[in-house]
Amino acid sequence: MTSELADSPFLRACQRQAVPYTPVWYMRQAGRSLPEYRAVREGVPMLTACTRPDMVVEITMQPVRRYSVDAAIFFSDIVVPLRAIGVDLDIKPGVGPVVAAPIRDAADVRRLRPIEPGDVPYITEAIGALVKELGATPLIGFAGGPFTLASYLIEGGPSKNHERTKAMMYGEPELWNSLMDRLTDITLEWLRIQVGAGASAIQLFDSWVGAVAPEDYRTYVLPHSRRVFEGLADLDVPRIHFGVGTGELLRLMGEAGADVVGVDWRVSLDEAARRVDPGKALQGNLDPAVLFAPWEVVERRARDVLARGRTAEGHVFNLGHGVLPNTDPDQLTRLTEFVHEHSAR
Ligand code: 1CP
Repeated sequence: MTSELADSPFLRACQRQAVPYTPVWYMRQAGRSLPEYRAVREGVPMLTACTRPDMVVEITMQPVRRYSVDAAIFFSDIVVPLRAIGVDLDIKPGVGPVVAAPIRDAADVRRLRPIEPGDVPYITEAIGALVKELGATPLIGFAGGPFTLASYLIEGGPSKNHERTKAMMYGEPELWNSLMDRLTDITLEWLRIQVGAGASAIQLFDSWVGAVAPEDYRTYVLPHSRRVFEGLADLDVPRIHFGVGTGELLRLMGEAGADVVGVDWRVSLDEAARRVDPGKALQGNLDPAVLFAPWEVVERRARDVLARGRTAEGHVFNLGHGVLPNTDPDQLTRLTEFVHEHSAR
């Protein structure tokens, strides 16, 4: 890693070091709302795009060029490693991941084999090219959290209540743990491949784990997520842990071993700072829907997020969840500029 990259505001803030201004990036900044993304993706299925290094590089770079954000997030999807080990799944436009044969029993679990670098040469190639092009801008690698991946595999697609997932978790804990063990191994290796190729931070998106109560999280999820973070400790890159609706889980998610805890918009950052143990930076947490309000409102809300973020040991500005599909990109350009200028004062 060059010293310029190591000194980037994003990596410094993740490590709770002093920064010249608050760094900012946006979950789901690549894709979705950008016209240049829709142009590149025209006629190319999502999972095909994820295996084409030229497209991955271009789409990852688009928000960096347009918004001047302080970090890039690798263009891929949480189900790409599952597809790479042969799970029959697709990403359906307007729906999300859909699994042909959802996991029901131990034989289904045994079919989830470990992932190896040779399964995903396009990932190593795309990240290598990106790191060159990005220079001093960090690249965030990512994976889905074990609970969130398990939910797609068990439900067969997006789910509101995760009822089959919870039925297995509560009713067949041994089967559940064997599934979570395999997903943890896959996730860990998938992240190590990305860091090995040059990603300088990672984020674990356990997006739907907010559906689980704290005591159940502690029993059925935490041991697995902890194993992911512990398995990355020797790589010396900041590890971010994010989920939606996780106000009651923030302390436990920090305990799993992350350096940075991502906070959605339902809990203010000063309250989040009280909930997590010392020694963590926070990331978040402007409500993505605020970007649909007039600019004056966005500015007032962003100012509030920055003020509350100052109570944390380190703060990376972000939205409280991903950029919504109909967001006006100019609002994000303006927001990035505002966060940089306002926090530098
Ligand atoms: O055809 C298309 O354009 C597909 C839309 C799309 C895109 C652009 C999907 C389907 N995934 C992605 C890319 C993606 N997914 C990124 C790229 C980098 C970036 O952030 O800009 C990332 C980080 C993800 C991660 C992801 N995929 C998550 C975790 C983040 C989150 O939003 O909570 C989840 C839950 C998924 C599953 C998924 N993939 C796609 C959709 C629509 C969904 C969600 C479906 C659901 O609601 O359950």
